Amino acid sequence: MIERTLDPKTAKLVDDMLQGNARALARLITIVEEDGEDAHLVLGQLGPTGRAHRIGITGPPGAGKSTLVNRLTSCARQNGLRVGVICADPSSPFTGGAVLGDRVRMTEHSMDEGVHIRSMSTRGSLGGLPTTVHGVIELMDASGKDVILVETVGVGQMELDVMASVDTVVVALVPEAGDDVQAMKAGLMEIADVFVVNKADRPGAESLLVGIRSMLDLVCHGDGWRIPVLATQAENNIGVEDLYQQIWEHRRFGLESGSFEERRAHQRHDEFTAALQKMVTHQFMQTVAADPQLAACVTRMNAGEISPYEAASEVFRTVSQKLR
Ligand SMILES: Nc1nc2c(ncn2[C@@H]2O[C@H](COP(=O)(O)OP(=O)(O)OP(=O)(O)O)[C@@H](O)[C@H]2O)c(=O)[nH]1
Ligand SMILES: [Mg+2]
Repeated sequence: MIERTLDPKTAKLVDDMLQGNARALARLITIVEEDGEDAHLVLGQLGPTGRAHRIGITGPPGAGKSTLVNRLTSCARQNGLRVGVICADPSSPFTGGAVLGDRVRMTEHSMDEGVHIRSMSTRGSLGGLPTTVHGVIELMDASGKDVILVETVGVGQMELDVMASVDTVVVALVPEAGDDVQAMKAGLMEIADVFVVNKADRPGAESLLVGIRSMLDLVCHGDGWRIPVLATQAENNIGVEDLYQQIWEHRRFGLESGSFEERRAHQRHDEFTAALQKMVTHQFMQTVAADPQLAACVTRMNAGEISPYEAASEVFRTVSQKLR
């Protein structure tokens, strides 16, 4: 992994993608999704990224996230910005329907060259959804997108981790019974930079707005950002322009207060550690495989004769001596 370089064909794809070629971008996203050696090499060739503003949209199933993403994409396009959309489908093959739904909801933008839409799932990825989503964000950024929208269904740790790799997190709730309580439980309160009560055309929206606002009094964002709580009707395109403005307001605030850069630094550090971990593990495992004595040690560990910790220490000691 460490000695290898990209084959000329993939290197050409990277060049084309950096020039804004959409087909090259799509091909590279597939490589990153597969999360193999090439994924690493590709991501290592992008040069500095970070120009695009990364927006996460999360919330319970059916809250209208895709409809919001679609509307926000229109807002960005009206302002002449290029948009990348990532629908991060959490896990199982059973949610295939939702992805299809997203596609249908985004058809309005599917012919627009300024918009690149990608649905992803965890299937087939070694590093899991957060790692691959982050890689895809980096690719879209490098390809010249100005805004990247990432949709997840906010249910588990994995989705929260995805949201940790964006600049602004929008949490969308709907006026269904107990949604605010559910959001608390799912840890959505802590990660929101902007709250949206979507489907505000439905009864109960007002009381949910009041409920969230009073709960937010208990949550303190260290940087002094006051989390806005907005009512939207994504379906009817009401309140979306305001949401769009608040997202940019959050960016402005972050740039001025320094919290934007702080967050980015944190994200970069996490990525760096993850990448290093992967490389080190890979290198160590290769060395183990090529060394009969170490391989035997792993076999004994697998059989339960020595503990995983003992085996890891043994391997670590021997390999680091060899690498010295
Ligand atoms: N009444 C009403 N319905 C809406 C509104 N916004 C979206 N919907 C509808 O809610 C349904 C779900 O919308 P989606 O945008 O697919 O919701 P989602 O959160 O992306 O759903 P998943 O990705 O499956 O979790 C669709 O039938 C939308 O038309 C709204 O403001 N009011
Ligand atoms: Mg959706």
